[in-house]
Amino acid sequence: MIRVFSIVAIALGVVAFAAGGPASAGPVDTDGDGCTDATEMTTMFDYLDPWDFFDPSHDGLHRVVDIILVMQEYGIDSDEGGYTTTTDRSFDGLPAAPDGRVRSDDVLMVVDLYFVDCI
Ligand SMILES: [Ca+2]
Ligand SMILES: [Ca+2]
Ligand SMILES: [Ca+2]
Repeated sequence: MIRVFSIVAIALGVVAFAAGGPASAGPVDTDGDGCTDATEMTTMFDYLDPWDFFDPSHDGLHRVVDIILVMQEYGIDSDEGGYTTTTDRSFDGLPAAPDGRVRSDDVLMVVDLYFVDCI
C-alpha cells in the first residue's frame, strides 16, 4: 500500500512539474533588469542583457521621471560620491554596461526610450 501511494505521489509530482509546478510563480526575468523575458523577447531588448532596459525609476515605464533622474546625476563619475549604475550606461546600439560617467549620452539614451515600456 505504501509503495502504491509513493508511486502515485511521484506521478503527481511529475505532472505538477510538467505543468510548471509551484516553482514557476511569477514571470521570469533572467537578467534581472526589471523587464520580463517574455516582454524582452517581443521587443528590441535582450533577455540576457541586464543593461539594455535602462529604467532608472525601476517601474517598467520610461517617462519624464527617468530623464530627470539621469539629469540629476549629470557630470558624476564612478569615483565620486553619489554615483550609481542606475543612471549610467555606455552605448552599443542600445544602452550597455555602465562606463563610469554620467553624461549627455546617458540622458539621450533614456530620452530615446521615452514611452518604450515593459509592463
Ligand atoms: Ca529581463
Ligand atoms: Ca535585458
Ligand atoms: Ca555613461
